[in-house]
Amino acid sequence: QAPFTCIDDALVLHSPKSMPKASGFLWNPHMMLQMNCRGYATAQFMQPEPAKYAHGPALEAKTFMQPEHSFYAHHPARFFYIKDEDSGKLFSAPFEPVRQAPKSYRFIIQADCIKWLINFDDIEIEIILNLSATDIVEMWQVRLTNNSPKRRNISFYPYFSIGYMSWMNQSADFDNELNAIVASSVTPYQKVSDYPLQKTFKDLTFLLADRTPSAWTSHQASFEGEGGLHNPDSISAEYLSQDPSLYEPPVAIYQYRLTLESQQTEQFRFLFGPAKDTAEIVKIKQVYFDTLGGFEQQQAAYKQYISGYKACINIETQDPLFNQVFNLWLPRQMFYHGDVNRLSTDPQTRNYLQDNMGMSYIAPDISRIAFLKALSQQQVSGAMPDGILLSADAELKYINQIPHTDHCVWLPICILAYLNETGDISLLKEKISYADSSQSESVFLHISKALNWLVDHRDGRGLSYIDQGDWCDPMNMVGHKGKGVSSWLSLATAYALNQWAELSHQLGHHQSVDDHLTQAAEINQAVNQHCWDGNWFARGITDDNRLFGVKADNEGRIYLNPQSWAMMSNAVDEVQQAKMCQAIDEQLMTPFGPMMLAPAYTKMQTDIGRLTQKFPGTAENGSVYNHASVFYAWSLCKIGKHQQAYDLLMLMLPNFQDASYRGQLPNFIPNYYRGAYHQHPKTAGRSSQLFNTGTLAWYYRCFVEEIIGVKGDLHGLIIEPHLPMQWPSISLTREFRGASFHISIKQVPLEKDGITKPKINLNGKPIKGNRIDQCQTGEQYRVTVEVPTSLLSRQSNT
Ligand code: CEZ
Repeated sequence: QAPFTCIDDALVLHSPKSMPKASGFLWNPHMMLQMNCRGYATAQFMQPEPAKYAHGPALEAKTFMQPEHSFYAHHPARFFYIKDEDSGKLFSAPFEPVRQAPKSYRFIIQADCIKWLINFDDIEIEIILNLSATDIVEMWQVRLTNNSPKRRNISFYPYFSIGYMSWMNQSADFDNELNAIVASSVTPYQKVSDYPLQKTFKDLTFLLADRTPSAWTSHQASFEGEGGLHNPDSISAEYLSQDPSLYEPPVAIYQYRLTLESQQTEQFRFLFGPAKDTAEIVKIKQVYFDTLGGFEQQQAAYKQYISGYKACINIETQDPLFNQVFNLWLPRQMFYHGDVNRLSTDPQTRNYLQDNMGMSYIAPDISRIAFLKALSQQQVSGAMPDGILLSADAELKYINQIPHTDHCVWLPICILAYLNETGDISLLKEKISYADSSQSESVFLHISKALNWLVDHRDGRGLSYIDQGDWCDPMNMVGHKGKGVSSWLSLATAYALNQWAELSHQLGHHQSVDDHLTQAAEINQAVNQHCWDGNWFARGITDDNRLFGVKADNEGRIYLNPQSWAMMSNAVDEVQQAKMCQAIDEQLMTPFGPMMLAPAYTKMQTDIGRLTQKFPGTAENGSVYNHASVFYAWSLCKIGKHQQAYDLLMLMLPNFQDASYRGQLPNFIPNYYRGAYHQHPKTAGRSSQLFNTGTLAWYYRCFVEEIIGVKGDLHGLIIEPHLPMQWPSISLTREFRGASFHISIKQVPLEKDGITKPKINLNGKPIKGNRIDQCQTGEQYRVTVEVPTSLLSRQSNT
């Protein structure tokens, strides 16, 4: 039986045990919260760099969001203990830390909230969690209903962990006036020069309650006593101890003693978050609790915030789960990326550009602003920085201090997708300056400079230098001495040049068309000459002139990216194409999608870099890295293998059969599933649980432009569906440049009318060709499309 169901606008998990790491995530412009089904939470807020208000029990290192996060008893969590005062039975919702099996359990993920409906011993517990749209606040609402025929005496204990806040100064106490436990701390620092910023930090953590508790404690150790977190001493006692914490790890716990008549319901609300001072907490209390209807208003505001985009397609296929994923979860995850830039102040340039390519399909105005921002940070030489600074005081950190050579490539590719979707060629004429020059030039020229930079940064063989990385961050030692080259970047450059040539042709810039096509052809030729290994392309050539990613290698024999991008850049003939696809099928394919490379490395290769130090089958070391898989799907579309592309795209989504195995619900696409399929079959397929990934933009683009095939160009909407055999017919609404197209697409047998080309009717009348030019803002159009089946199968079998 499937561990989850899909109803209306929600995914519902039916047990806390089948997928212990299943989670939902919520965010607003200042914070993010990933909440798992058993009560563990990972939250961060921006001040302006990512910070925490609930910590682990020991000193934490600052890092970016990690995959395959593991949970432990004292992991930051939100628990609700319930003790039956008559029978002494103890339970905790959602599940941790007592782990008593509930009578029924539902973990429900919706766009704007995460809910639980749990029945334990006939006490019905409904928990609803959402965030504020504007403040750094978790909003919790809990309802307890006595579903048994008799009166029940219970104690209800909300438990919010605060953890080890600071080695310099930490404490907590109950504030009677606020009706809140407030923990206070001083963020550790040592440099005097850090003090001015440090003193602005929100170093308080509060748990505001809308009802006065019978008792409370903020003392973690005495709460647990000898019984431990799953059976705390303080819960066996009649009342909590009302202890402050004095340079001891704080926690926020209340006790409410209740008598519930049969069918009686009691409701509680809590607000949890950081604050700079008491005044901020007072303000929160006023808005959310003291104002009549304040809490409900904030809930409604959050609901509105989280749906602050309009997806360009709403689809109806025969598969309700896919419909929900495509219409709700994918655009939502895309919006998250474009909205808050993975909660960083200096997103990696390639991530920023691709995330905004995705925004082109749901909020193109934001993409436009983002592209201009990125271009304003370009050097006059054409070079792009490693990260885009989102505000004046942001700095390039971590990975953005390492020189990568691929950033320019994403400009033409991502901006082209935006132009197709919007037709907004005015963008190309916008004049902007450079990071190192006040000279103002058009976007078109900025992009030409980026392409020239790529063309110039090649070695004598005509291959692109890799420096300390390309798309692949941890491939940091292939070219650190300044000589190593990347076949992938060479091919990506050729693809970008070809793409831009096509656009330049439409715009009438004939000189650049010729230049770009010639340069692309040269690069393709160079890659063929130096990197073709008989059946597939090598991944590159190291500083010491070693070709790697070839059949002579025992580990890292074949990489996916060069093959995909060779198909995109037209570097290969049909014979090569067939050989590459066969090699991918034989060496990289798994039931969860293609691995990014195989076999995974088991030891450091000093001429490749730290990629080879990652555990085999995780991340770039041979996982099913969805960003790379989706490039492959895109390339399959480019060579007309749409059925195969569709099958691959479906493999990226957990489904009813394999969700427990992957350990994740289809409410997001993770950055990877474990690979190393032959080396570590036991863990293959396991989700990274990390929802930061460049996959979405490409995933959505594949469906919009290729599979569903309702794609924009500079002039209008092109109808060119490539429906898979799983979709005999679909209907959809396509929002396009202000108009709505209600489209139904049907596969018809070739015999019918002997048609060989799609038959398209617009408002009941057949159109010539397959482009709809008319498109009036605010208009509704009806489009019917009949696609001859044999045409489809021919395309998919080539
Ligand atoms: O980070 C991603 C990057 O955000 O890795 C991709 C790259 O294209 C994205 O821009 C492939 O390398 O070890 C590392 O530094 C890795 O680079 C990871 O941090 C990786 C993570 O999956 C973060 O999401």
